[in-house]
Amino acid sequence: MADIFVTGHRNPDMDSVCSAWAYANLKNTLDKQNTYIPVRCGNLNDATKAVFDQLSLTPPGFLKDVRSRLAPVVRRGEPMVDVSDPLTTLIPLFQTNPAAVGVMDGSRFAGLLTAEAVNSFFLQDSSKKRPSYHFVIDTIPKVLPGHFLKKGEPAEFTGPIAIGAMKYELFCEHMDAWSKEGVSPLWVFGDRDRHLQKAIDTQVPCIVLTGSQYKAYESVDLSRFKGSIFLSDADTSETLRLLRLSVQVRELLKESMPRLEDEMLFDEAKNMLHTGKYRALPVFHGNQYLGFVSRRCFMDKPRTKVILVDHNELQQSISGLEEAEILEIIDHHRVDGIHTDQPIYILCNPLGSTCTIVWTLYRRQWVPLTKKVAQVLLAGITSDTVGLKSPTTTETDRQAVKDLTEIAEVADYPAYTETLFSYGASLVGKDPLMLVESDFKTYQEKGMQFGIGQCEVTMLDDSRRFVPSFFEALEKSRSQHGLDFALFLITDIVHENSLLLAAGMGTLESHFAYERVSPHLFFLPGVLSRKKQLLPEVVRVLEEG
Ligand SMILES: [Mn+2]
Repeated sequence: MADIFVTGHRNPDMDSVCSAWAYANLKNTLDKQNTYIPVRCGNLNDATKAVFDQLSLTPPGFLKDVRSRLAPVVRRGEPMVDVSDPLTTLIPLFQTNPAAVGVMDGSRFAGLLTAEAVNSFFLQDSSKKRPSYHFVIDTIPKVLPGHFLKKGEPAEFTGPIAIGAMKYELFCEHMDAWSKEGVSPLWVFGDRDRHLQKAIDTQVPCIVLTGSQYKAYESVDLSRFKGSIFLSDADTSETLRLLRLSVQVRELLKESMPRLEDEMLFDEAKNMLHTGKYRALPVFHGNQYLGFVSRRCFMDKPRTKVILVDHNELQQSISGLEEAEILEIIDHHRVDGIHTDQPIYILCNPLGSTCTIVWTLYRRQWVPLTKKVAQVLLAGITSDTVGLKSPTTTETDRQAVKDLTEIAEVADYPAYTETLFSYGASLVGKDPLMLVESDFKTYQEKGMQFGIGQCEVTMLDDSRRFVPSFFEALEKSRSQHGLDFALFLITDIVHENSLLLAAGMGTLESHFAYERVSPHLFFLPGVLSRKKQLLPEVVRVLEEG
């Protein structure tokens, strides 16, 4: 089960968005094993937004890039412990998963314990200072076999572990010295009634008696003692070992560590773990703890799965595609070398729009076309073929439109076309830079990097007064994208001709076969298609100019 993104090109036009939406819908119908998510890698233009609004459909969501994220490698559902659990609960967990164990404080995430944290807790025993432990009286019977003879105050305390095994006089010296210093050890005694009496008189916080067969405590008056006495079933050596392990997990959570977000980049998280001191880090989605990642999680990089529609060139595609796994390409443009590691499904067809190809796939697979799907496909075809008027239009596009207008119940197709184009047709009041970049494609040809933007209008004469501001915007866009030159095609879809603006071409622009109206401005009668008419002319100029 995987998420597979279906995306059109950057600065998506109607065909890109509609074909991504309709193809994802088709794939979700045919393949129940995976989830196909239509996305777009740029802003919706006004006309596309209007089409989806009127159909009450959610348009494909914006996706910034398809670089690998942390989420797929997070170790989820691993066993967790609570801060109040004794250290013994960690032993089986670290035996099966040596990387890390998540720790909760009730329902709140408290921290992540790595094997290093556990090691350093025990390694402190070898330091010169006598180690102290924080004992919680209630935790002792969870670890140590035996029972309380008496449970008193305090409920918890910090101190070293001491054994009363030496001669009585020496023992008393030790105990008095510690009392003076304010140190409260947890005392462990075997069969030592005088020692026990001294500890009772000194009111130490807790006493553990070992060797339960000796009943030394029976000859001692325990009634005045305020602390706790635990009778251990284990011998002294084992009792000491288990007492250390009765310390609560919270005592190991001394250090706060960075928290990772599941949406962060795989490479960024990998770098943090490989260059930092942490061997594992917790991962969150917002405030919710998901699991953790250890260095081992980064051995294989998961790749985002992507289907490309309406384009096949890396530089026109969603950011980070070089890291992703391309599964399919459905397109009607020239093919310009995308490299893949695995064999993939490619369907490139010189039809008027990608939506026409998607229509043929619905028909080929016998997947019923609902009215909504028909409406989306019809908008994409109509937009890309300029209402079947573009020279890119084929017989298949006409068949598709005939079929789709019936399902979509569109009786007057020319009127439908005019309405569709009116949504985005007026240049009045629009930001020139946004308009230039809203449908802008970049190319690399003959060692030149260049871009071509296009917009559709219904009145070209009206457009001429905007030329100076468009030229300024085009030049700005060219330099921002680091391009050698940039072109902008303003297409009058009613009268079927275009104006062309050229920025940064220098003397090359004089080689265009088009009528030059003024420097950097050309009139292109009968030209509607960037792909089929303008791009070949640009390539010719670059070759011959
Ligand atoms: Mn297209």
